[in-house]
Amino acid sequence: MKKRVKNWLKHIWQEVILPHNWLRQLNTRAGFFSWIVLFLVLKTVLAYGADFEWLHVQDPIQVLLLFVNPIGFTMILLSSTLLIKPKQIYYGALLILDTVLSLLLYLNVIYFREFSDFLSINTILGYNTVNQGGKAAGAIAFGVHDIFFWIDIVAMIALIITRKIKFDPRPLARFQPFKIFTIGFFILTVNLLVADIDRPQLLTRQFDREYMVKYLGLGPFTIYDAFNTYQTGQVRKSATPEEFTKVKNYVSEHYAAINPQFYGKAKGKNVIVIHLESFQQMSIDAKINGQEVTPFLNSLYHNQSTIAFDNFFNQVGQGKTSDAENMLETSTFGLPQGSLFSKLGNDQTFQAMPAILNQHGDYSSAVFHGNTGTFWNRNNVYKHMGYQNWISGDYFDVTGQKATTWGLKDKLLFKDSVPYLENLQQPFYAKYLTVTNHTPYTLDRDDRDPNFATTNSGSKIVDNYFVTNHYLDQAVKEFFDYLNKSGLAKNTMVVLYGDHYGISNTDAKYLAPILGKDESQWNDLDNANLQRVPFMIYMPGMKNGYINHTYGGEIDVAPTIEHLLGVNSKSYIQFGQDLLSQQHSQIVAFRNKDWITPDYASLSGRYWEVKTNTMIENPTADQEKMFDQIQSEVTTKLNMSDSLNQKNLLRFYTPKGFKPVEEKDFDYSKRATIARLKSENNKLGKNSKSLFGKNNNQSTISQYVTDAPEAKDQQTDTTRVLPRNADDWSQSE
Ligand code: GP9
Ligand code: MN
Repeated sequence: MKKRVKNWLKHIWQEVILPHNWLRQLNTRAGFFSWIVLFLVLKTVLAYGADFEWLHVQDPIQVLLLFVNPIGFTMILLSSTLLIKPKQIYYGALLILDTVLSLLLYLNVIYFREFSDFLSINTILGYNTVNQGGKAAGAIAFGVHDIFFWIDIVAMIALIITRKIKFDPRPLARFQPFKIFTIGFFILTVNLLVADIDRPQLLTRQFDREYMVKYLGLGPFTIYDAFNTYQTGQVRKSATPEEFTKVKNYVSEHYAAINPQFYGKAKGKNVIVIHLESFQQMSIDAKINGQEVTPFLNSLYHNQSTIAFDNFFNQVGQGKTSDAENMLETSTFGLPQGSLFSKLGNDQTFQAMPAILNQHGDYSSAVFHGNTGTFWNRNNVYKHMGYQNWISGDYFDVTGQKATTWGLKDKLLFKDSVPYLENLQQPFYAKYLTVTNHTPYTLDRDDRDPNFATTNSGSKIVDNYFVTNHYLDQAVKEFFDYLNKSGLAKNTMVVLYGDHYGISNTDAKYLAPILGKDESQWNDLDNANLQRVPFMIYMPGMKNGYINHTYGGEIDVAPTIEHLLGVNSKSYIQFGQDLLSQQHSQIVAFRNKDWITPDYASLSGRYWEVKTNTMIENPTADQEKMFDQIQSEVTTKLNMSDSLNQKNLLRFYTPKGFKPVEEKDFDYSKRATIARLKSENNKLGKNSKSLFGKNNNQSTISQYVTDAPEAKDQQTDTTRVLPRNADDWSQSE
């Protein structure tokens, strides 16, 4: 055995390492093959390092995967050529495949330099014209090392022409191609298994293309994307306008009439939506050690200018934040699996809030968020939704302590957004996606309020959660102070909502004592009850605010807001119902087809009586009938929404007075955004309706007060933002 290993090492040393043998190997079929595989793997690793920023690897397993993931795939793909007997065809096929794979790699490198993203099949095939944003094709950024992506191919061809490499006429031994294929297959399988352990649900949730490339490699990612695109394409191809008619009829039948008491109450006002990351209703009014966790949000909740809801549920699926966003902007559900943003967002037809408000009330629009622009495919989705400005983490200084792994800290996000916010023409529709209150809820000591002592619950997640809740509360308060000082508050409606749970079912029982419950009695209905998230509509000047107990959820927000703004939602295809309508149905559908009403709930196949918190072991015949009826309503609603989205049926329908959104009208580069906002202000001169214009072209930033300790920190060249990996829970302070 020892001798065999020794011989093998000797063989490797002489045949592979020592340069004078290289040419001899290149003159055999197997040698030529091995060199091509080796070069392709090296070039891929070069691209990972020099261009794709090492894909933000975080742990040794990921580093290992980076080096391994090109090997299996390349071996499998190229092994097919080993079956070819005629020498010219064998060498030709190998070189063509080599060129194709190198081209795929290189195109991705160039594309990444411009868009910080990988090529999807749609982009490659040109179905989805990428907005060049005024950048001429000539502006492609070349790098010095680019030569390495091609030099091996050029050298091989040169060696063949000069007959230094001669075609080897001997085909490989009978089992050799199969052996090589099997080794490649084995490597790829191990790669997939390790990836699944390190990052479960990688394929189903599809967070980000970078995740997929990091774990699977560029080739498998492209094939998976092609498969996905093909599947979506098939579903879409088969769709007919008649299917749309079915959906449209369903939606019209379920339209909940306008309540005149509220219709148009906020007409013409700016809208600011504050997305409270992972923030649950149970934190509202909660006291820990006798102290309120979120005193400011509580004061808004009880404010006479606020309509607040205490039975409002999140309805997200695997797309988490992106599902919540989709529901709020479109009043359609996310998908049964994965994120609609990631899966369909490249070419979906949306009739979404920013476009609707722009076309009905000349609203300008912007999203502010501290994470990179590509996460959840937002770079593409927002264009299709008609967002004019997408001010992502790529715009801000996120260096040093200014960010957590998820992006710019909330206090800084609100403050640093001001130069953009004040330049938006009014009325505007602006959305803030906060992110500091995101699992694992770790926060630097300097950001913590020394006067706030959190729980000692037995779960670190729970204890930390209240700390970041408290921070989020302070951040929102600082922003409200600015809105008041700058005068924006007067003509603005602020909508606040929580996107989904922060404490998972696994940790929820630790909340029992805090919520005055018995931990040993904790059940499925308790978990479902925790899916409540805040929903508040704050309108300064309104006097008759109240806490509304209607059961509803995220799907209902768009029509509610539209009606408050005096825009009738009737002609749009929306699955939610105005929460303020007398006809609003109180059946809340969860994405997994479970449901809850004020009286009953159906959770994982069991029924519950909501008010008494008891399971219904033996439903009566009447109850069975009623539950079946509710279930069928829930299932139909979700199916209708899925049919609309998966088949992209909105392309068959343009509501009266609505102009379809064109992706190419939008450019989210920082340079273009700043120039655009400036030129709008200049063009309008005295008629500019931006806060900046109204303030005699003076910035209002000096009116912003924050106690964020990092606000004055100099920019450094370190950053903690590792958004694509950040739900790695081991990532602590
Ligand atoms: C990412 C942030 C969080 O940018 O919005 O997304 P989530 O993990 O909550 O879906
Ligand atoms: Mn979220």
